[in-house]
Amino acid sequence: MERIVTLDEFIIKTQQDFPGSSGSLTRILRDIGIAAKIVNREVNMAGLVNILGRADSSNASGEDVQKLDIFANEVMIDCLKNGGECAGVASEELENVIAFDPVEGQTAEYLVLMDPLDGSSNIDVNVSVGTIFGIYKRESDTNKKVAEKEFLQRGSALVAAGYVLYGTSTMLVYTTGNGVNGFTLDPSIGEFCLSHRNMKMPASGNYYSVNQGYYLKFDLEMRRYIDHCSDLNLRLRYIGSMVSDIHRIMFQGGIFLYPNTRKYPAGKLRLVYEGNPMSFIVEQAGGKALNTKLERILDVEVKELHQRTTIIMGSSDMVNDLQEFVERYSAINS
Ligand code: P6P
Repeated sequence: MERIVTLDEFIIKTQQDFPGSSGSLTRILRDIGIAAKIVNREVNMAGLVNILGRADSSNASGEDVQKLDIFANEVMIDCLKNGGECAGVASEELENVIAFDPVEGQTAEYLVLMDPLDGSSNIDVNVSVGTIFGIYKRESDTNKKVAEKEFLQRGSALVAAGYVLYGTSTMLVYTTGNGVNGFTLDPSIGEFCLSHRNMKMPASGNYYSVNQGYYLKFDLEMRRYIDHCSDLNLRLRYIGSMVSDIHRIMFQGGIFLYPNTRKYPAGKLRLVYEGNPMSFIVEQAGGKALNTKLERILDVEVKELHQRTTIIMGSSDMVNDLQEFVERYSAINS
């Protein structure tokens, strides 16, 4: 039996990949791991305690907020604040960023962006949900209070990104720019244990993931590409939780699409909280991540915190195929 490697051990060991690292990023990843275990406990008991159902509020994107959203948001913020390594947080659940007061004797050099509970509409029906996070290094003077503009960095500036999938098992998957590693929570010891070292996304796959219900609301070239997937006899899999849909593609290959619609002309998903962190992970695993203008998502300028983006994300050969298909189709029809 291979020796168990816990998340904490692995983070500390790989810290040596960053000469001169102070250990601050290591401690932030540890704090996120702690928060994930607490959220996992509540997600797993959501049916048993009065935490199901909608809170009487909506988030910064105007979406109904489930009580577990609020809980996950508060747990992540508390763990990051108490850790003292994070200068501030931007959350999909909050209109504005939160600047933490400095902890005595510590200099907080990092910023965390997060979607604390992605896919929360699945909670009440016991379908998997996730947490998404991205970590930036502060660009401004670390002695100054965090300002919103510090969070508006391109995805290419991310120093780390990851997601937690609360599914049949609970996994934490993250990258610090040296590949992607997956950890599965062993509830018997309360530790995330290394279970998927150096995850690599297959270059192609038999799945496409899109909300087919919006088919008629997509632009023509997207509809024709979806028809193309059907002509190729690809299988449609769509859970309604980006973390779950991308996690499948990490293992089995495939392509995830969230194109623009009349309701969401710039796309529904948030660039900062979903698009950039998931793109970093996908690219580090060998996949590709573009928007429907065929721009690399990580290169897109971040102009405002709750900016939305369209998403084409997944196996490199399939994203390349879509790119050629759309360029060919646009040329014929321009
Ligand atoms: P729709 C969940 O609300 C989310 O932000 C993503 O996790 C998911 O991929 C998408 O929205 C689902 O949106 O419009 O298909 O229900």
